[in-house]
Amino acid sequence: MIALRYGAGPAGRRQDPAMRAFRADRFGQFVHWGLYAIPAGTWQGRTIEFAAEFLMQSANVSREDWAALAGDFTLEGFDPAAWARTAKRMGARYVTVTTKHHDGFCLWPSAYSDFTVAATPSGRDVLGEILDAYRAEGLATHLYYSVLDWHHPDWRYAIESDDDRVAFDRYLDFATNQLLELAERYPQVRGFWFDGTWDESVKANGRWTHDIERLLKERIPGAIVNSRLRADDRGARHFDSNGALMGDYESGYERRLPAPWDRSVSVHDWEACATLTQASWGFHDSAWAERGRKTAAQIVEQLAQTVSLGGNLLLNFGPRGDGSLAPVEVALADEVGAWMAVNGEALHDSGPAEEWDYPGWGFYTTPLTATTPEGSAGVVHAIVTRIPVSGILTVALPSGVALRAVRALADGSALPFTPLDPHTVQIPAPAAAGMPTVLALETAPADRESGLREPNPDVALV
Ligand code: FHN
Repeated sequence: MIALRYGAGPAGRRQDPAMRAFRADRFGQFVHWGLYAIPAGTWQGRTIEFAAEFLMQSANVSREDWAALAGDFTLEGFDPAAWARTAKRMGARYVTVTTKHHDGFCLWPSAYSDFTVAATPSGRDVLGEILDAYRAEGLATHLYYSVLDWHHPDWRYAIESDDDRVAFDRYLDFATNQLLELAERYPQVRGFWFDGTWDESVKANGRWTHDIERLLKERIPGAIVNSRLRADDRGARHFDSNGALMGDYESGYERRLPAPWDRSVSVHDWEACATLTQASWGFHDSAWAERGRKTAAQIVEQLAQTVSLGGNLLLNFGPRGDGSLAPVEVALADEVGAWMAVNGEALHDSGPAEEWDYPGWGFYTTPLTATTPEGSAGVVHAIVTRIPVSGILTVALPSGVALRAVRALADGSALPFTPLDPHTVQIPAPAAAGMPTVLALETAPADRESGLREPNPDVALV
């Protein structure tokens, strides 16, 4: 055990009401909005096939030219109530919204920066309006904050001299002030989502990452903070040098998910974030971005995989430069929402079905109980995402579990099933419908001694 001052705390997995609510929510909306939505991936006629929010860097735009975009931030189509309604219809239960991305532009009128909404034509507190709108729809709110800052003169990627040290200390004071300002202005937020923390300069300041988490939690009791903020005394990120998770949940899964059989992740809380387009978080107005756009079925599949492993999915939307959502993103949200309205019970308030092996043709989830984060037996939801060519779903029952009935969650209709042996049943696969089908498997206790169980989980995949 390595002695660490700035490693993980001793408390372990949080079980307080805020954390339980976050865990049960399972599906959140990420919103990346800032000046980058105006050029939307194209600078002086050149479209750059890379994330729109990186355009300032990828097109080599000067600070001054980038800052001039503030004059075009006119909010003509800005309708945060419409964003919030869209998120709600989709089935998202919380939102994480960028307050300041890497370009340094602040969506709130920060007293510590002159590069904020206060310098735009409307001068409005855009962030406050967004948070109010989501809260009015009953969604919890989280604030994204990029520590990396291309605008601030004191930002450093690494500390290579005394001058760097002094400048970066000033930078960290600035970031502290801004974060405490956010906590003071928007005390109802449920959490903070840190980003831009991978550079050597931040990794050499584990103490700051530790202290700012503590300070924010003092200001907002119960605040939930992602692991991406943290570095320990030795610069280890997410997990400290002893392997313990820092922050309240792991946030390292970005545009990727753990393997569907990798149960090891469910020992802690985690959240994956995903783009709708192939790789841009900010609005990217191009054929390139559209080529990789996800379908509703892919989104639902990712959500099911995530929940089956005990995680949350934070699905990103990139509103356009005028503040409106792109119709294609609204349509996608509505398609997901139509499915969630019927099947959301299998994902919200749900978690991994412990001891149920990954079946290959989909994912198992089970309702979270009031007392355990892991979920209970009783009903297990089978979310069928890949119908086997055999047309048969093979279900390997955990030891001590018997199957009583199988119902389609959508209409409650009963499906036949055939026991193969005391631990295996076969269900005729539902017809392919373009979107996953959810089956509610109603279980009952079985005699644990009634026969041997195949010990090799691979066998259940066949
Ligand atoms: O560079 C950012 C990127 O623009 C986006 O904000 C994502 C969201 O997780 N985070 C960073 C890349 O890891």
